[in-house]
Amino acid sequence: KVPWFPRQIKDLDRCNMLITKFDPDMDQDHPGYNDSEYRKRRAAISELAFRYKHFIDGDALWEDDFSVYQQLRSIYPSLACRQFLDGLQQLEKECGYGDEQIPQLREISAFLKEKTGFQLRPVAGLLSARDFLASLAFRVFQCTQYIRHSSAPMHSPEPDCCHELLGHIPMLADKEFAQFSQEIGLASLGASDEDIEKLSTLYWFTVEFGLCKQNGAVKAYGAGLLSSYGELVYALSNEPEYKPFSPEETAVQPYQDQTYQPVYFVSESFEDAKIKLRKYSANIKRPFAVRYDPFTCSVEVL
Ligand code: H2B
Ligand code: FE
Repeated sequence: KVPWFPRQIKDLDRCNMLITKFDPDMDQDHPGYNDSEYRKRRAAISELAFRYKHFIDGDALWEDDFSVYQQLRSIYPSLACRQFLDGLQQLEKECGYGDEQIPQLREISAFLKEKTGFQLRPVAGLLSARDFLASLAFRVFQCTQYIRHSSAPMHSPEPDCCHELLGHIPMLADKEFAQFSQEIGLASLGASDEDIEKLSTLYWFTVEFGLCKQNGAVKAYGAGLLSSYGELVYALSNEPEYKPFSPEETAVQPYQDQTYQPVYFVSESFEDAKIKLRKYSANIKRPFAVRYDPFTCSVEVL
């Protein structure tokens, strides 16, 4: 039996299954676990994300200052890939990125829509892999709005707005990367749990922690790296192990969500990762094919 999957962009209102593993209410190791003020504010922001419906524009809430920005910004030119640097520069020029304010989700969503057709919708926390990947099929990026706990400004166990805005958004402004992201999403629709697990692992080692060669040097394009000063420096030092990116192998590599990755996958080029992943996705067995219709924002099942 084929698992339920969204057919229309408004069906994403039903893709809201949260994983509570790193939730500040559930995880005793979360830096905000003992901070009732923080948890109260998180609950209020979550409420907004849950109430969000596709046709109603959500209210974005950014209250905190963006202290992490300057530090990360200073190491990007030498460690981040070209597509990321291009995207970030445009966001600084057109979208108010900088160390003085956190831009509104609404503005960033409008910016992305113009660049690559991606749009954002607010989400209350870590989503199930299936729901998260399904959204990508519609060029919708599920984006958290809360900020990490102030006791740990350089690390967050769960995605937060620093991770989304600094790690993901600049890459999503790149046309090819946007296409790549949507293709992972389309491959996930109605896939078996086993294939979701593999796609999720591929997503992890590419979109989150991917490295690529550029002009003879290794650069980062993964959002998990680009939003973490410590891991970005570590990943591009000579400490971790590098393996060449190969979807069949990468899809079954165990990964680490508590600390730095012991191994990173390096693509020959950004282009190469895209082609290989596309080939891999095309081989996933499903009793039907899907095609995205951008005019109606819906998935045709063939
Ligand atoms: N949920 C949210 N809110 N943000 C993410 O970046 C995210 C997620 N990533 N759920 C997913 C899981 C990823 O780790 C893969 C697809 O499992
Ligand atoms: Fe992420």
